[in-house]
Amino acid sequence: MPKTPFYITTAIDYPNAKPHIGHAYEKIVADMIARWHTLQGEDVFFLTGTDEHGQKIEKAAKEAGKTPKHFVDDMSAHFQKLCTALTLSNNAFIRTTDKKHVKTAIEILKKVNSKDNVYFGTYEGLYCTGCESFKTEKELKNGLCPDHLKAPEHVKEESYFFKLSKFHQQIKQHIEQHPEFIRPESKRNEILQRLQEPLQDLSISRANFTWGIPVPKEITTTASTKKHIIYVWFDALLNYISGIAYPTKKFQKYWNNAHHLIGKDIAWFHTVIWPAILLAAEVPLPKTVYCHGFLTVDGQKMSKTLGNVVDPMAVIEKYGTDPLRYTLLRDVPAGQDGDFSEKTLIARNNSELADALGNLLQRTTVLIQKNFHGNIPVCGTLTEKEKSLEKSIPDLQELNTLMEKYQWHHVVEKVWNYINACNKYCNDTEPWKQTNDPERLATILYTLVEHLRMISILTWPVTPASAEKIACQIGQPLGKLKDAKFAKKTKGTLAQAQILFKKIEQKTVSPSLLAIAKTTGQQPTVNSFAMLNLKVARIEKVENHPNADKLYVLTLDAGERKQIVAGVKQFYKPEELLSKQIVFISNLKPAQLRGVESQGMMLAAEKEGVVRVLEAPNAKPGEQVFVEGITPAAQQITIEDFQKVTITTKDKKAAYNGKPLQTKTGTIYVDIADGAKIK
Ligand code: ME8
Repeated sequence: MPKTPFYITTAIDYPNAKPHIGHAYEKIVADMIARWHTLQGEDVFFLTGTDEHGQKIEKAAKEAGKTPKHFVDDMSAHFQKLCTALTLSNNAFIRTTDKKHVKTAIEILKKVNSKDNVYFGTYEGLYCTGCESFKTEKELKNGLCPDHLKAPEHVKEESYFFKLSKFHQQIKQHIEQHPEFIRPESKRNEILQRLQEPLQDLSISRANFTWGIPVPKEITTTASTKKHIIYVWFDALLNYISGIAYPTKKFQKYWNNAHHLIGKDIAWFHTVIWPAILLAAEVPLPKTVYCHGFLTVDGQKMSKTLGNVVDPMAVIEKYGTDPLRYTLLRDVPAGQDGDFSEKTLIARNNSELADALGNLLQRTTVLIQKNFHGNIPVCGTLTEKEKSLEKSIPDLQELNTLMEKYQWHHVVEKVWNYINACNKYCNDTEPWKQTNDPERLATILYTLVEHLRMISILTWPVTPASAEKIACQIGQPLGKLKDAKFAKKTKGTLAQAQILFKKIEQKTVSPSLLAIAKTTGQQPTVNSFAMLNLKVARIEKVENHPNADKLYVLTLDAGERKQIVAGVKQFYKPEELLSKQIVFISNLKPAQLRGVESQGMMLAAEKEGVVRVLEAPNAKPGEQVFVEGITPAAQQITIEDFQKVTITTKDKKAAYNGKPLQTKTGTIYVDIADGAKIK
């Protein structure tokens, strides 16, 4: 019976900056899934691409001094190169600026409109350009978008609306009746929870910038005073059908079994908005939306400001593709957040790739070359040892079930347990000592080669280049999943031996991988503690400012002598300040304040008219003040830069983003109520 075709997509990435390791992760997972289905003999279509319209792109292009089209042409090329470097098996790479996509987007919007699903009105609300979406007050944390740590813009403008609310119950029912529609279960529950609340209609056009697909004239009303473009998410989601040539036969073939792999941050768009658009356009819904977790780097969220954005191309150049693929697939549990660290990659490469897999191939092929002139020997009588090894071949049905449940990391684990069992068999049977018993030697080496043949099949979705090298070295074609069973009659001649994986010297994270996804050269604007270099200082002398009533001139011991001007006269008497160990910004550009030079700024917290200085009573003068995981900047900053950083207080401690400010000897103390702002 012919198998059902299988369609897998990734999210399409914003090319406002170069790709980061999170983009690579999603593509690697999708590739493993695509290859797994190919191994099952299915006709697979794997789509990935770039999401090229919208305000975020227009802004990035402007900052780069390029037209949006020129900019996305350059940037999309980086994502396409990444696909090649990751050895992805994608069948197409869609760009939302492709003519065919634009045509589909217009066609679908017209269709949605023709069924009375679009109306004209006015939108007023908060817009986060980072997310390219409107936000409710409830979604913000301290007034900021939790994903982009920026305050959204207040927008009021005319807009075309999509009647999202009309599809509320239908979508809820679909999710309830199709447990496989949203995976993992935790995401499904979260979305169902959100669907308990009323659904607002969706603004699907923008008129305050121009980089996008124009709203077709069939829809525009005379009430509109402006030219509108289609909202970037409405446009972008349609890539999943334009990428398989909606509404042609190709579309009919793949869409029936469509699976979207996306990150957890964009689940709402894919599980509520996207189905509503499809229902409105009378297109069936995809089978599954699988939401994977986020990658952090050495335990920290990636951000341009922190300078810890890992460039996957740099990792590949340094260590190769398969070690990166293996580490991410093995190390990050499906559906959960995970961490990328160079240290882990090196450790896994050395033990599980070079020592386990590489060595198994090396030992087997060297012994066959030496004892059988490179020809696969004929298998003799199988003993208990061979039969026991056969039992360690992973159960294919079990692996298929795990893949269907999107538990790819367990599949990787099971395959590598099998590789370890093969190595153990090799150690136990000691073929190098069997030269006096040619039949036994032949049987052991045959067994090893036969298992390597199966290993080449089972590792192909994970480490495809190495899998193909293994098949080639043992002179076998790469089989399908059904061929992953022990056969007694495999024949062939080995090819020239090649090293599969090189061992890597253990090092700490190298800055070369932390290539900030720099496209525009602009300075970071995100609220960040990383800009500051804070130090502890002891107040040695307190004097009145000669030209200002409200200011003191403080002499500090900060490991070196410093002088600063401080506006705390109305809150502290000189003797209250003297000998205090305070915190000051040591990388602030010196400034003349009323004719006196200030070489930094003392930090104090303010709430409802009360001002208290930050104190580090147990630290040594000159000690660094830091927040765990953030490296303090070395370059000078201005007072405006400092004003972008939000430090608050909780339980009499100063904190940034919920993490305490500290020195290596203790936390920073401040005698004020919770929620005070540090100034
Ligand atoms: O959201 N770890 O684009 P994008 C893992 N254009 N995955 C991550 C990640 C991280 N640290 N950061 C981002 C968009 N991702 C839209 C999608 S689809 C019609 C439009 C994932 O470039 C993210 O969750 O911000 C998303 O699935 C993909 O990378 C692209 O993110």
